[in-house]
Amino acid sequence: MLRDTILVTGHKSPDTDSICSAISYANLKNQMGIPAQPICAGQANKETSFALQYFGFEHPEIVTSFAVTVEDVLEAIPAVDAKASLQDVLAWRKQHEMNRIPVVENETTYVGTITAQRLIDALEAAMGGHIATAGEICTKTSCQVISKETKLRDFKTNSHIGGYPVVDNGTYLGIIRSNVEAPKQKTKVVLVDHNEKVQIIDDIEEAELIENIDHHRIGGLVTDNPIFIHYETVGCTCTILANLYWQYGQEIPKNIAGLMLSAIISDTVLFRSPTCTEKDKETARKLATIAGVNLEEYGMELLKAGSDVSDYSDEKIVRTDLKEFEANGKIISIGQIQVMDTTDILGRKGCLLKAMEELRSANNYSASYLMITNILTEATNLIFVGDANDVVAAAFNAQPVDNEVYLEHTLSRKKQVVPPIVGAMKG
Ligand SMILES: [Mn+2]
Repeated sequence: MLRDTILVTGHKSPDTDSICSAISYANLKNQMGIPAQPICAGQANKETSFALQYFGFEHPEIVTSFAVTVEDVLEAIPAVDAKASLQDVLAWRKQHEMNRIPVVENETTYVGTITAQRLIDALEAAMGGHIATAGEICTKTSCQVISKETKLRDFKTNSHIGGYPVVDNGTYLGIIRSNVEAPKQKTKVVLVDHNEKVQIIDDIEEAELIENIDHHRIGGLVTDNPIFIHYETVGCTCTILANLYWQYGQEIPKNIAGLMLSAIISDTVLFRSPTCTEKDKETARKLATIAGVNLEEYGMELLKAGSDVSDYSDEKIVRTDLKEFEANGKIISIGQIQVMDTTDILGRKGCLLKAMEELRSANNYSASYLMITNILTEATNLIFVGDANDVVAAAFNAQPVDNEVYLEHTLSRKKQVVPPIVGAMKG
């Protein structure tokens, strides 16, 4: 993953704010003449997909690692044609100073590689009068090819010597040499709607973090250089972004206004969440006017689109809106699912706990939590697995029954669930 343009991204298991913030902030940069592209860490959920479709946006590109890959640094050297003569093969070898010579048909279809041993054998045979072509002496089995997705650091630590062909699905792409240097210029990345290491797309160390705009707790961000930071205690990152447009004197396009509005509705659960501020409400009203939608009507439509999880598997429910947190040297996960009726989903509690236990042990979390939140009654059933019973009891001053506590007036993970749990973990 190496790009010239600035990449703007939200957190892993992206929610509506993360994806809409990435698109809206990349657009603001573009309007100001700075090339930027929104990306996201995974597939949009139903609610976000509804918003993207409603306002006519494509799904942003999914990126799961910032690691520099073989594809980023390979040399796109044309290979030798299968019909080429031994002279051509020798000339290629000399020009590119490589003892493994890739052979193709139709310019890019990989046929095999001529190894040093095979070349010597062919030259010997030629002296005896038997002249072969490149295609006849190459081998597909005794020379390693490298896949373009291989992380450069893995390729380099694998004690490779010399150069290797890079082949993707049968197509020859170029050569990677073992002495290749990692590029000095890193991809510039803006983080929106998150800052905790465990929530950032993998291998951020191989990119350059240049900006961070967020509304969450600060969770241990460390950078090499000074960066632009804008944190505000509002209910939604898009509230900050909409006000940045206005602060910079930039007009908000109608469809971008719709996206930012969707994010505010989602993060504040249509202003019901205790994280919602006057600034969120005021910003949302202005955005609704620009977008030309009725705030209440569109808001309920959006929340409804996101709350239908009847066709989700247990694994998917458990992973859809999942965040990791670190406290006291332990990592926990807290997921949330927002519905308009909890009957069906609580009926699946046993299966959900099982899926959570699999998730917990696979990721070595000390505990995994799932908030099953009813956005109409504004209450949450918090279910959990792992080392959590005492933490939950202390955090919410309530005795859990069957890995569950019922929390009245609880909509916000960030404000009402993370702080007490993290606090209780720290004892
Ligand atoms: Mn957010």
